[in-house]
Amino acid sequence: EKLTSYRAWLQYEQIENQDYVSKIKPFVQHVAVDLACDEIIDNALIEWQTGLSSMFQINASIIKDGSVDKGLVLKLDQDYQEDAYVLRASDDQLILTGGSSRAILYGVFHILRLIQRRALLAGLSIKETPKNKIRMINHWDDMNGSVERGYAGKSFFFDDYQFIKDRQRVYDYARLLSSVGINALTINNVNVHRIETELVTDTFLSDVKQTSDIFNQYGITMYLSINYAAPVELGVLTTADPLDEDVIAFWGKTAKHVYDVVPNLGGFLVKADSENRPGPFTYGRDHAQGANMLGKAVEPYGGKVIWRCFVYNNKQDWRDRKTDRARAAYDHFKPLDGEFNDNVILQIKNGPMDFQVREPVSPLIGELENTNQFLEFQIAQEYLGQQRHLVYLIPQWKEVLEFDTYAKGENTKVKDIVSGEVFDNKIAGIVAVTNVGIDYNWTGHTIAQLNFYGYGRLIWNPDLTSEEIALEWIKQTFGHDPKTIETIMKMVMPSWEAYENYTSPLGIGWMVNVSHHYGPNIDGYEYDMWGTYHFADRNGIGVDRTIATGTGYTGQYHAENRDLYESIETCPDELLLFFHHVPYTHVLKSGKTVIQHIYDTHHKGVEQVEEMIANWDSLADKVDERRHQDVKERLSHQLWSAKEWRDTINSYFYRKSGIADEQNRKIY
Ligand code: GCW
Repeated sequence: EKLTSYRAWLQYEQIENQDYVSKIKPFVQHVAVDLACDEIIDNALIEWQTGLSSMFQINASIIKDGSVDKGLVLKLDQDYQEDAYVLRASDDQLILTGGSSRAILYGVFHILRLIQRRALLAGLSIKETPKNKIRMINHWDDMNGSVERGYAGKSFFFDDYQFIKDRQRVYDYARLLSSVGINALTINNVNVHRIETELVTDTFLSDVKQTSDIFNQYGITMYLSINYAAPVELGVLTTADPLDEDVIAFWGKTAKHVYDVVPNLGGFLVKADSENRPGPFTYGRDHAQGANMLGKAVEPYGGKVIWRCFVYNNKQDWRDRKTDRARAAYDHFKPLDGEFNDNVILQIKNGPMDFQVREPVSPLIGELENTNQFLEFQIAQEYLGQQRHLVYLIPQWKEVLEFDTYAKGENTKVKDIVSGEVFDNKIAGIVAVTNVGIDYNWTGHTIAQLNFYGYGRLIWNPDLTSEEIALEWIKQTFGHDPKTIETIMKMVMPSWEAYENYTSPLGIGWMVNVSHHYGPNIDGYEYDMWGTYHFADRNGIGVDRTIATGTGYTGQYHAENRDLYESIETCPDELLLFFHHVPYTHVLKSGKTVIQHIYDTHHKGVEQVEEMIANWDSLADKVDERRHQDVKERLSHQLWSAKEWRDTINSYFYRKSGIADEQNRKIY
């Protein structure tokens, strides 16, 4: 018997409402399979039967090579896009037509989702086409079993430098992924250490194959993160120069062998010349040369190379006020636009720094007109409370996706660029760093499941609202009691804002403890080499990134955004300190001074956590004890931590500025 929390949003609770049951039953008694079965269809049918037997206590009969006049009919239509499907229902027959087996699987999950949400099926007419063709997850799992920036226990792929042989959890994970439309993933960390370098060798290839097979059965393509310096690391060559004949031959041979054993592998993900990882810079080559060499190696097998743009100088001298880390991705990659192989994709983080609570959108997005690109989000809450704090991330991602880059005039939104529509890219999509681990509830914080669920739903359809996504998840995960739904909505909807309120203010970011990134440490990254500064002194705070007097970063945006950010008058409050250095007495658009804003938001943020707790307490008899207790413990820790943030930040800025809080609240 699996724990409630382990089942996440695939609860399939028994339906008590008999009226609803009688309305749905005609559609679910039989399934007619009017297409050729394969592993994916078999899994769709298993899922269907699992869901129905649990929700309706019925054993849906499967009719192959036959028809039904009542029930579900599965059909293929080659004219549909690969992942697209249509659901059409009369009074007692439901026809699911998909562009591929995978689309059928998605359609089955869709119907189960509708039933879990107690929707009616009669008269249904839905066409779904995912906005993004590639919908990917990245794991930062290491083979020693640890997960870099993992907050939900250890890896369920690896332990003790081996693959975990019991792969039940991998199956269960594949179900969760495909239920929200994810169709690609990497299983190992982008920081590829010694042992993981061997994933492309016979030491591990049969395990790679077995794992990849599991994902394939759920329509998911698996990729590997590789070590750019593999030829050196494995002791085969003394160089990894992308133009060296032996290096080219090494990768050609390696790719051939990998694809012999794992023909369905998606390709390689590469973090090169980034945070001390090796890359083409070592050999005086650029990133197009590095990426294309690998691209050509996997090309004969239909493979892809995903190349990360998280390249910056992490040995910066803090005294050097000219270098600006925010500029790095654009400065490195914009000049290479058009030089990449067709099967190479550049993977760009959503912001120019690193997954902070608030950042502008990366100016590189929209600037690559002739290059495939992926947008990268982080579901793991590295800088957002590490899954001990409740933070609903969809509102943040929606702001990114809705951002108008003006790349091709007004209304060139990020969502249309990364989907490949604006520049007509053959390969396009979104990827995110996952937040799951071996914890019994997958995500450490049970409510962090919502970010995992929501990520899949959002990148399938970026036009879903944050509210819609949260409601879907709550109903499937916690049931249909109106008070429970309303209360959890009240907790999650303002949670990103609450976190922003009690942590670093006005877009400045960082101010966390060095290396583990949890809890307040205002000067932690100030006199360091990471390019992460706030420049607070007794008069003011912020980074001048203007063209006029600063690092010139604003010049990387198209004119409309450049001008918006360049001027203190028009720069949005929430990003003010990202773009400008201002006195504490500077008056924001809200009418408050910067210093008073800092005091007020930090008190408000703590109050918002107190409200979350009161809300959750009111659900003590509505949610099962384990989940209730678990979330309760995390919330009380969150409150402690929020107070720590509030008092540290407020005291720091009072001590720096000497300006008192108008409301005279306690300062230490
Ligand atoms: O945010 C930083 C993390 C590193 C991570 C890196 C990256 C995998 O602190 O842990 O390394 O980003 O995205 O490569």
